[in-house]
Amino acid sequence: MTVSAPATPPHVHRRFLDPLLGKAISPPPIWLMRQAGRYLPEYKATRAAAGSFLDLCYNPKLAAEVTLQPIRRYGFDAAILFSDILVVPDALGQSVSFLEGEGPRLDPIRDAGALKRLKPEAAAKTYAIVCETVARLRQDLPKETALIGFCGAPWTVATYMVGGEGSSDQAHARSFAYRDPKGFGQLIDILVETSIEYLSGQVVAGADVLQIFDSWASTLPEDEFESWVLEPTQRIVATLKKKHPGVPVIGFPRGACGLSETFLKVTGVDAISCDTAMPLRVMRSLQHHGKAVQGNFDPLLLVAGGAALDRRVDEILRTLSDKPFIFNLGHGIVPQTPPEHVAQLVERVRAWKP
Ligand code: 1CP
Repeated sequence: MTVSAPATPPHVHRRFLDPLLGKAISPPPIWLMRQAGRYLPEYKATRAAAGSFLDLCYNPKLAAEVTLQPIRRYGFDAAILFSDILVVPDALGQSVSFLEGEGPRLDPIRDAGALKRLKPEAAAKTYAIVCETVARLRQDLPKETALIGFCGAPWTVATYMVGGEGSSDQAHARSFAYRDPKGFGQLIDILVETSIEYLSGQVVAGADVLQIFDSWASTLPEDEFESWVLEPTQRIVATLKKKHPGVPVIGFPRGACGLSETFLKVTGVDAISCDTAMPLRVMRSLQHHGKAVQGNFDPLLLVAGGAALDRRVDEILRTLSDKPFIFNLGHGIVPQTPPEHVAQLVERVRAWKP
């Protein structure tokens, strides 16, 4: 990837970055996980024109277009690159497809022997395509909108690579890790290295901030959490911080619950994104580490709308907004979300006065 981003002109203020640098702002910045997606009619139209889901991810012009759609509608403080965490196994040569209405399918890697099928040295070609989307976005986004690059955390990506599809208990990956920790560790090592390459490429192409999605962090006991969540994330963050010292990293260890504080301390992330089940008082206590918290509005309350939506927005802001905070959901927007409820949410956050 040779395209590199123009430096941010000194007069441009991307307010999204303030909390990530330890500064509270009011009202806090807002973006939403899965802000591009099937709840938007314009997304569905572009998606239909692109062909398959991966065709869309690998079409820089259309991927940039769907990234921009929610920014045009709602003026979020940050855009997130349109792609998917499973671009990484696809880039490594494990065939990935998305079945309509059923989710992803991969040719599963159930033991260390199957790791031979992966080709980390070939991944750069695929990453370059995604980085082209990032470079386009840096040109096309309003100057004050931050651009978030992302990848899945090694553990979460491994659960799909080993299971071959999404699951609620990640049983195949957990069993592989118990049966053969050394072999499973080799898979994690491959994912650490390739994630660093991928995220670093996104920064060079113009990403201002990075987020690491560990959507299935919740299923591990604490020793395994340390081996497969904390340690690999810490390695990725440490290397990125050396290569790109000014670029903040947000971690999203979904369901980490009682291990969230340890996650924040050990991994070196600049902010932690919290899921819907996290009590606000725990998010408050996490802010005392001088780092930002992000989250945790319930995506289903965004479907419901009405006075309950306003009440919860106010409660979150009352509890968290005087310290570094980014308004977001506790997980991604669901397809049945009425777009006007998203407008209501953004308006409520923007009108906030402490
Ligand atoms: O047909 C479609 O349009 C497919 C729906 C879809 C979309 C819109 C998928 C399939 N991925 C995406 C985009 C996506 N995925 C983004 C884009 C940017 C944005 O947020 O606007 C991002 C950041 C992701 C990340 C992602 N993909 C995660 C981590 C966050 C999370 O939601 O937990 C995970 C676990 C995936 C895997 C994935 N991709 C798609 C689906 C349906 C799934 C989940 C599969 C499962 O049920 O386990």
